[in-house]
Amino acid sequence: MMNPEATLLTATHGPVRLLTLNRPAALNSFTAQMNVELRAALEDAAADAAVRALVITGAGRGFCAGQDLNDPALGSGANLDVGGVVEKLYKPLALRIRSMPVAVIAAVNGVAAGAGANFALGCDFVIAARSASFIQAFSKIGLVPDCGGTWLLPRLVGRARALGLTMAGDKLPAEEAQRIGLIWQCVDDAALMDTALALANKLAAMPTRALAETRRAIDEASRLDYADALSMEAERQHALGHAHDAREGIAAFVEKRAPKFTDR
Ligand code: T3D
Repeated sequence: MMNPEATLLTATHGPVRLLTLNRPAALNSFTAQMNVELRAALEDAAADAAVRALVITGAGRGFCAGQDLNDPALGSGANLDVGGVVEKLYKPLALRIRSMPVAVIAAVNGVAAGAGANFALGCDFVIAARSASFIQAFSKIGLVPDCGGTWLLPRLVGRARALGLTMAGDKLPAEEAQRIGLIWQCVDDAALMDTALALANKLAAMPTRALAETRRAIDEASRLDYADALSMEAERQHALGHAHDAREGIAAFVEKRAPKFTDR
């Protein structure tokens, strides 16, 4: 039975797990409870071999407005512990998203602000509804970008735009976010979930392990020089080349049949 108090809704569509942030009255801003429930749901999806792609979206008109600034867990006055919350809740969440064994799609249905924006940008694909927007809201309340924003933004859009977005803190419409390469795709509102689920199903039929290794290799290469990146690629191909999916992919191509990928 569904728990009406749950801050996260979970549904399964064949090989695709759909997670819906569920605090619509506060634009799905993160309480400690929602953060913990989301992380548990990610662990559950990671451990379930039947799950081969993940979609995350928000209930109501917002995607996620970042930290719930009314959450008692944040503390107040002299006891305000922003750093503690980031260390304890957002860092593990961002790391978990980035190490999922399956592809992760953020289906951004409305405003994504603060940690809510960077949580989405940390996913493998960001598909946003045309009416959605992204706000690096941190500077307006005297904070720096977190939930991976300082690392992600310059890599996605370059230093000038990263500084513009984070220092000015203005709302960036989804269409503009796609134009500058911050997100993968902007689609009509009515097409958002169909587009996200179609992509998730396509990815679910692909070699799941190779997709997760692709993310890991791309992230690792950004810390390496060219020669070391080439060595890292050779190491990864060595491991994947001995795994089932590469043998199956190559055999299927040669035999002119559809491949059946199973590695995860
Ligand atoms: O410890 C830490 O702080 C960890 C660090 C975390 C990093 C962060 O995420 S810091 C950034 C926190 N987020 C923000 O500063 C964004 C605050 N929200 C807004 O600026 C606006 O709500 C939006 C621009 C996102 C949307 O504006 P609008 O006009 O569409 O909606 P609204 O009327 O402002 O919000 C609707 C309701 O959601 C409203 O409640 P009400 O008045 O109807 O009862 C509003 O208070 C609530 N809400 C929106 N954002 C938050 C929130 N409630 C709590 N916390 C929020 N972040």
